[in-house]
Amino acid sequence: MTLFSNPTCPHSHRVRIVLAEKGISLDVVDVETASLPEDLLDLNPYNSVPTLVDRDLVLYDSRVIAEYLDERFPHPPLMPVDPVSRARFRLALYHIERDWYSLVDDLERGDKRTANRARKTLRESLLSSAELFGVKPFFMSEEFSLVDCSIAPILWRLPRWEVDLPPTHARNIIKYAEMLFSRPSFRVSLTELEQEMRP
Ligand SMILES: N[C@@H](CCC(=O)N[C@@H](CS)C(=O)NCC(=O)O)C(=O)O
Repeated sequence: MTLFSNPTCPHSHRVRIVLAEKGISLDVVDVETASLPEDLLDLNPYNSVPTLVDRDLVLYDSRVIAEYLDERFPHPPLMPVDPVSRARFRLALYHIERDWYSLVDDLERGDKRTANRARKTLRESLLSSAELFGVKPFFMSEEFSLVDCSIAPILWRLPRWEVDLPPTHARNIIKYAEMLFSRPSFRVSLTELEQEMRP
């Protein structure tokens, strides 16, 4: 199996966390998003990373890849078993992608005004969810899940994006983030460039 990944891309990071959590070893090919290799351009019509190649199966979109890996390598499971809980987790993933991942391009590549607006939106959205982070040990769950794999890359990049969370209002989020960041699998998932995002 081969994963085309970019060393600072949060979508790629999400998949690298799943790989580390399950102890899956595969070839990770680091690519620059501005100059993707020809073989990747031929494989993925959206020309994006992450892209996973497993023999003749080519997958793109971090959620599609993460769910495939969870089913192909069932241990430890990263989704609950019963349909209602699975649906709730999928809804949480939808919110995370729609409300937070949708801001990544503006935060990374937007002009000053666009980035400031995205920064403010992300900060307010995180703070409005602050209570949810304190309800269970993991997000909405007693067990580490795909939802945590998806939130971690966003929280890790908050200093890079200059999104400050006030400790008084964001205590739950800060505690949750520290717990995620201290997991051995999370440390393994980080590229050198990601390590430098939080000295
Ligand atoms: N929805 C996709 C988004 C992936 C994405 O936007 N990746 C960026 C890098 S962080 C990329 O490949 N950009 C190059 C491009 O879209 O041309 C996913 O979750 O995988």
